Amino acid sequence: MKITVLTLFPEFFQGLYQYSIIGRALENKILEMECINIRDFSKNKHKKVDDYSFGGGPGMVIQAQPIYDAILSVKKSNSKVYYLSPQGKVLTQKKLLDLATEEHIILLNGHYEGIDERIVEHCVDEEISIGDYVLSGGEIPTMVLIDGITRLLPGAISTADSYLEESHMENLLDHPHYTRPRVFNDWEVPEVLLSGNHKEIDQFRKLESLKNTWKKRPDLIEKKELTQEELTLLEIIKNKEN
Ligand code: 9D3
Repeated sequence: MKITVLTLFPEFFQGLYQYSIIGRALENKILEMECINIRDFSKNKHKKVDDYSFGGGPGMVIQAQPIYDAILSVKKSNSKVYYLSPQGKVLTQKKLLDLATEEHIILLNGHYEGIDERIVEHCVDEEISIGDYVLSGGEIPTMVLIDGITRLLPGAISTADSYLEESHMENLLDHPHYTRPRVFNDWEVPEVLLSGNHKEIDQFRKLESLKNTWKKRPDLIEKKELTQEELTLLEIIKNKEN
């Protein structure tokens, strides 16, 4: 897959090229990434790309022309254009799975009060938000998207790791994890994890996973279709609580 970022802050993305799974995916040619400066497409002698809002009001708006030319310079027939915007649909794991199947995605980043609406209307396939809180631009949301997509690309992480994928998709939180030493500051690792009994370990983890979700994210339990086994475990958890 190829990802093109259109931004006024291309340097901001430099760290990504070395970062963990993204760095490896780039090296292995599973992912191709380019960051393009919208300012390079300014026709203004001072390289200006923004102007005051028609109708008045605070804040500057990025003009249509430099964004339009930047999009045209990279867009192919197999490209999709996404605008990172507080007005977009909130990103989910399901959406990441869809995005990971695209051949070329163009991630357009706004800043200031945003971009000229005519670009959204005529050039953008979809608007994406990462949640209901206010950030200062689309750059950090874009990094969130790139990270979330990359780890889903075939070959980006080992198949063993990718089984972990099921957890958030199945709307359950992870079980707790422990590593050596067995005792730290008098704090012991749950005995069952040291038993070597894999059936019991699986059961323990399933129970902890349900318990975690019920305590910390009850909204996820509501959404999930529970198996008979899970329903039984959940009843046990709820009864112990009282
Ligand atoms: C209500 C007037 N503005 C707030 C001062 C609206 C506004 C404009 C631009 C709010 C945020 C931004 C910049 N944010 C993004 O570009 C953005 C974003 C976000 O702020 N939250 C969650 N996801 C995203 S994706 C892009």
